[in-house]
Amino acid sequence: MGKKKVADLMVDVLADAGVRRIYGVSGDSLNGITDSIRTRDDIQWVHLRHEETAAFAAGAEAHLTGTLAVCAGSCGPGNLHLINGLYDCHRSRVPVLAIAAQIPSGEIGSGYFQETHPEHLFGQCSHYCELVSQPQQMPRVLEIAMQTAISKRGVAVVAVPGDVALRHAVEQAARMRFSKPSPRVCPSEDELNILADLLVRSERITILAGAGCAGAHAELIALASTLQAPIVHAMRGKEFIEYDNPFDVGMTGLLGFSSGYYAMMNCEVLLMIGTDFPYQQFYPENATVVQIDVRGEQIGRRTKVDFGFVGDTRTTLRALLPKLRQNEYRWHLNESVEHYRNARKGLDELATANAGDATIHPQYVARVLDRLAAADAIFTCDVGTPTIWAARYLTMNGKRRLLGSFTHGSMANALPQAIGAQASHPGRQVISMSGDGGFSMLMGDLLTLRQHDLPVKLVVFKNDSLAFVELEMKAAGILDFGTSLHNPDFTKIAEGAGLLGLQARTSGDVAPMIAEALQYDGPALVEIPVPRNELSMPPTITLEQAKGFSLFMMKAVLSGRGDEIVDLAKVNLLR
Ligand SMILES: Cc1cc2nc3c(=O)[nH]c(=O)nc-3n(C[C@H](O)[C@H](O)[C@H](O)COP(=O)(O)OP(=O)(O)OC[C@H]3O[C@@H](n4cnc5c(N)ncnc54)[C@H](O)[C@@H]3O)c2cc1C
Ligand SMILES: Cc1ncc(C[n+]2csc(CCOP(=O)(O)OP(=O)(O)O)c2C)c(N)n1
Ligand SMILES: [Mg+2]
Repeated sequence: MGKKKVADLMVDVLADAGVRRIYGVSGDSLNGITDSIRTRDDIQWVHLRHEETAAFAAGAEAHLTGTLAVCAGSCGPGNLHLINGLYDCHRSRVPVLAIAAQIPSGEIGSGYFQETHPEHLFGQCSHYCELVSQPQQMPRVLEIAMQTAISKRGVAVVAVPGDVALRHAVEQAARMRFSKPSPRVCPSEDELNILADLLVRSERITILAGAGCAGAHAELIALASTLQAPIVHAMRGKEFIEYDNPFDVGMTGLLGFSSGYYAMMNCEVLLMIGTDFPYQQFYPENATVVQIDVRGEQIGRRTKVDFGFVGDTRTTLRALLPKLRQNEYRWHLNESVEHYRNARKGLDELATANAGDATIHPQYVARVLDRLAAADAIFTCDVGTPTIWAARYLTMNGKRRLLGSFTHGSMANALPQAIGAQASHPGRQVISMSGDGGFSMLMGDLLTLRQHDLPVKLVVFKNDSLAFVELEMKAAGILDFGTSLHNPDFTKIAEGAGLLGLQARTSGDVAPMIAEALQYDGPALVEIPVPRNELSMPPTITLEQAKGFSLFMMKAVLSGRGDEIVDLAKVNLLR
């Protein structure tokens, strides 16, 4: 056996740390890495059609496992394509390492073919981003990158010129062992007493809980019970909070439930736990706001905070609970839960269908998916209206998972995330709720499903438009423009790519076709035509939005688009 190369050492270090696959697209400058992977079976090269897919896929794996996932791109355009997916990973705080191959080291700074500067490009979407220019730097730089991604949770980038990767390594093995950090962070005794004091004195308390409550379900429920507090969740917290939760009053925000909005606006104390819910206008103005977050820098970002505490949810709630007394005031909770029941009923009524209906409502599709999917299914949903249907109609149960591009808000996330989910969880059912716009944006990676035998199930909500943007245009009082999609028959594309392709024509087709796709032993795509104007109204319409809405109607009439109003009315108002 010849001497170990820098690339071999890098792959050794990754494999030793438990990395089992690298998502990417190969290229000359990555030859050292891919050639090293070729010769071993403990780490797989997941060859994709677009590097952006690679970054999203790695992010999905990292989100689901909580451990480091890796993607790679060749020099210049290759790694540049990673960037949008890496932004998503970084903003979602999932540990991802990106290997960005660089042009030959001797050419850097000359404006050489494909030259970019990854250490500048990725600076904004990473905690660590360094260029390796000497074999002596390995494995130290790689290990610092990995350690940073894991402990700070986010992206780290190592840029390696192809020639450096092919040089002989100086060190021969990993220097470090990586463990998943799980430090307990708790506010001080004095702080806990201040918090307990405030909560014991208050009657109408609402909890706004987010993804930072993962792993603290029992403590959160115990807290809500003691405080008789309704729990509103932010979107990224849905998968961890909504299930087995008698205090659940839904989500708030533009896509939320009126009950979530109501519970937040009618409280005396808002207790934010592990959430970075971004929309200022949905926070109450007069409540006392308490925020608990493991990252001090998160406190007070979204609304004024009267009391901020740095602590992890589980440790903090465990320390806090013995200091509390049972709140005897139950009206706030009862009212909020009642409101939720009504809101839920209203939304459920939109999710029904008659078998022969030619109009298939997306709410119904999501409800059917929810009913037929496995108890431990992994769902991904595209940014756009699929996010709405997922938020409102998927039921979480502690085993199911839900991924989206919730913080970065990038289109085309669902298929790539489904690829990462399926590659890292071969036995699980993985379902992508794709928009026709989002799906077609990174559609090349449909081919990956057959190439890697990933039995992902794609449900394409075909509304022939960028419907979410149209909705925003309407709310802003402008006419929609640039939002139409001339779509192909996606089932034919799917069949051409070796998938099972099914196309629903009536509501009656939806359940059997989804069932068939879910049972099919391989990747499948179900195309479902849904109305373009299916509205998703915010829980309260602000004056601005109300004005915008009527303005849209007027403009539409003035421009002779009365048919659009009729369409809108038919779909929404008369249901
Ligand atoms: C089209 C679209 C529409 C959307 N509409 C809505 C909407 O209507 N409503 C909505 O809620 N969201 C909506 N979102 C999502 C929204 O943008 C945010 O991503 C989401 O609200 C944030 O959820 P979160 O607070 O649970 O998670 P994050 O933003 O990830 O915040 C988690 C917080 O928990 C902290 N944390 C992590 N671990 C711990 C721990 N162990 N202990 C304590 N703290 C911890 C983190 O530091 C962070 O501050 C939408 C997204 C899209 C794409
Ligand atoms: C990469 C990217 N480009 C543009 C946008 C703006 N945008 C948000 S949602 C959306 C429409 C999504 O369309 P589609 O996937 O068809 O879903 P729909 O809302 O129609 O169901 C667009 C263009 C974005 N979020 N991300
Ligand atoms: Mg669409």
